[in-house]
Amino acid sequence: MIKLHSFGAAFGLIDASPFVSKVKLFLAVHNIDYQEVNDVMRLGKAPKQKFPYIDDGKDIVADSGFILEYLSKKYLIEMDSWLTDEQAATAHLISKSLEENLYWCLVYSRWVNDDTWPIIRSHFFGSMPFPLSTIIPFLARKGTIKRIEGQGMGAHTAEQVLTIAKQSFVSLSTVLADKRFFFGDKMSSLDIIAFAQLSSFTLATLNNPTNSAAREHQNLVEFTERIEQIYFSEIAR
Ligand SMILES: N[C@@H](CCC(=O)N[C@@H](CS)C(=O)NCC(=O)O)C(=O)O
Repeated sequence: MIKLHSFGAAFGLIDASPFVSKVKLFLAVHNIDYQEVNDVMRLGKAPKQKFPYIDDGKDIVADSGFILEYLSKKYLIEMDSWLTDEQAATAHLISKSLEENLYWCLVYSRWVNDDTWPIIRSHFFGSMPFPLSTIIPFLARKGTIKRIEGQGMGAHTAEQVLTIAKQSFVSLSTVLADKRFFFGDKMSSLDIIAFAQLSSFTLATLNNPTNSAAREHQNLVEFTERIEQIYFSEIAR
């Protein structure tokens, strides 16, 4: 059976990572059996030092995009075949905006901002014995901040990052409008990606200005709640 290496459920979300959540939702939508391995202590051993990755016997696939591609080939899934070329291109560009831009606002809101960092620290490192419980989170935060700075988002102030996130929420809310899914009544892989990234703000139990900004858009909240209720009804709210 496929093993999905993940961080595990956290902050009221199906996984701490939106990229793991994307794979979990894809597996759920397509009824694919898998076993989840919550493996945060072995992140350094992951093929790309990131989660998610899957272990499917002789095939090890890292990166959520490549995992969806692998699963689609293996199970003959053509989730987006009904989209027009223009819709498929738009979906690709929105996905990249979510995963390469909005995602970094999420990381910033959790790891840089002092209002949320204590919750992150206690979740991931709270059970470590002293002195690891102080050294490891300090190093992990420093490493993450270095990555955010390398990516570019880290050069901005908290207020500027919030503005960038708000622009994405407004745009997504406008594109979704009163539709059930981004392209109408039928789910596409853009909805999977949008759920994964958006629910990290709208459905997280973390209360901070970025999450509040996302929750101001009722259609985005309802979109994420609806998908969660269909596929992950075991999550109690
Ligand atoms: N492009 C990758 C991104 C995966 C990713 O960034 N995962 C993050 C968690 S959200 C991670 O494992 N970060 C750990 C680290 O960078 O040390 C994908 O789509 O799977």
